[in-house]
Amino acid sequence: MPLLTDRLDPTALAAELDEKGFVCIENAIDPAWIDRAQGYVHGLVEQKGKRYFALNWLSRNRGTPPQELIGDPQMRRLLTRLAQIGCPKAKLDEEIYTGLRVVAGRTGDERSLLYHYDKHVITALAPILIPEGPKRRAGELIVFPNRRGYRRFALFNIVEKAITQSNWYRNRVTRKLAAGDPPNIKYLKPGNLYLFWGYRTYHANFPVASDMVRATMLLHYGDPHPGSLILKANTVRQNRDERRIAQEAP
Ligand SMILES: O=C(O)CCC(=O)C(=O)O
Ligand SMILES: [Fe+2]
Repeated sequence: MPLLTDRLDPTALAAELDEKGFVCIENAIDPAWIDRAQGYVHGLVEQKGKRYFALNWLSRNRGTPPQELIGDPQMRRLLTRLAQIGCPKAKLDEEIYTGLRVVAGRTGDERSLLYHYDKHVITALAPILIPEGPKRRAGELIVFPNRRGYRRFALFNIVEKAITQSNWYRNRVTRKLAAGDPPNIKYLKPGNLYLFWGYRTYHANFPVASDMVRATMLLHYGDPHPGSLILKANTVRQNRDERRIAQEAP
């Protein structure tokens, strides 16, 4: 099992998430899994070239490292409890929504500093390959935790996202980011598992210098707006775009 700790207490973690907004569980993941996942990513980069791509619905690829992590019963228990505590009315689907996000080469620049709120209650992030620097060119995660609550109406959520995910708003946030090492810049380490309330946390990544590869596994769970057809259509469109990018010739 890739998750090493059986002492994770969802109630305590949820309280920490409410209070601090970002939680790191150190050495939560088996080093052997990290090795396998790194090999898996290198294989994909060889096939697809050094560029940006994201693969979704990884739980369907049996026997792969991403599927192992998603299939870990402890992981499901943890995400289920956190999603229930974070937003009791959220819908818990059969399948955990996942993404393997690889940023490499020049095309990664267009995918950086795209601040957003996730669609799901809880986001768990397992770093696989993290470049060591240079600072602000190594894909570091930037988080502004717990900036909003659950919106009762999906439409409000859509309008809010249209504003906060506009170029104008995003550029303003980037310009206002403090110099040096402010606490909202996170330096991630493979082996650790990171948690944040995805729906409530405004977040993005710095670009990745073009000769490096950065890879993260993202797990998202608990849908606060299960009835919204507009949001559903949007997800379908985004997944289609990601699939097209992932399938492009290297
Ligand atoms: O790769 C990361 O550090 C975060 C990516 C992210 O925010 C997402 O895929 O929703
Ligand atoms: Fe995200």
